[in-house]
Amino acid sequence: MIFIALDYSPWSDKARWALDHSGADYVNKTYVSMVGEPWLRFKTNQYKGAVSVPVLLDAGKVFSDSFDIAIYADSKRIHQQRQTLFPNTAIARKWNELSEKALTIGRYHCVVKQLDNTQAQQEILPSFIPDAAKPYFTWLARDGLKYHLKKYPVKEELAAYRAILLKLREALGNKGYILDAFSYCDIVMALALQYVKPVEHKYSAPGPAVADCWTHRELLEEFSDLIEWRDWIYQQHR
Ligand SMILES: N[C@@H](CCC(=O)N[C@@H](CS)C(=O)NCC(=O)O)C(=O)O
Repeated sequence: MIFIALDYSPWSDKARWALDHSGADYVNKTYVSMVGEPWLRFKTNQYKGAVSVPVLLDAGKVFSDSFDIAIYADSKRIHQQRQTLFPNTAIARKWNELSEKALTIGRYHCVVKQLDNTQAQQEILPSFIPDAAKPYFTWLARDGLKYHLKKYPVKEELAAYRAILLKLREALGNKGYILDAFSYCDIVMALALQYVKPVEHKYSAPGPAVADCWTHRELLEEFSDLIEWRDWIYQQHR
């Protein structure tokens, strides 16, 4: 299996988490936005329309959405002693839609902040650019950020993000999980909190300036209980 993903993208990490949970063997290929697009089109045989990552390639099959990758990974579970992440696929799909909506709003706001922050621009540059050269390539990062604003426009405002977080709080109540046990619902909602405050993890904000842009102070103040829950979920299951 070949997993093509962005190291710091919550969408990629949803699928990566499901793959890791399944124990399936895969090779990780780091995607470089814009520059990697022709290669991604070739690999997925998709020459029209927008392409995005994560993508999973396995035995001639192409999965180009995190949800489909996660379901496929779950079906390939090697760790049979681990429970399925999908006891109820329809409910997982609903939570994933909420997560996608929250992340799309969050991404928009953090991209706007990063356009104003040259340190963050350096942090998101691909690793093949040497650190000493990065200050000279912030224009490339800004191009990438503008490309993202155009490619992923936002239709709803922060109030919609907040409403989703309130739903999560209600669903959790006093429990540790959205359903009766750990499931894909928890994964997608843990990642939906990345733009409230990024988690400390290898696959998260690539540096402190980006982490600052991803942090939304007001939402963080209101939803610090959910951030605690998210950190606990990472401790237990990531
Ligand atoms: N619904 C898709 C959304 C994926 C998505 O938004 N990917 C973005 C993550 S920032 C991406 O590929 N960005 C890089 C690019 O478009 O070049 C999924 O869940 O897989």
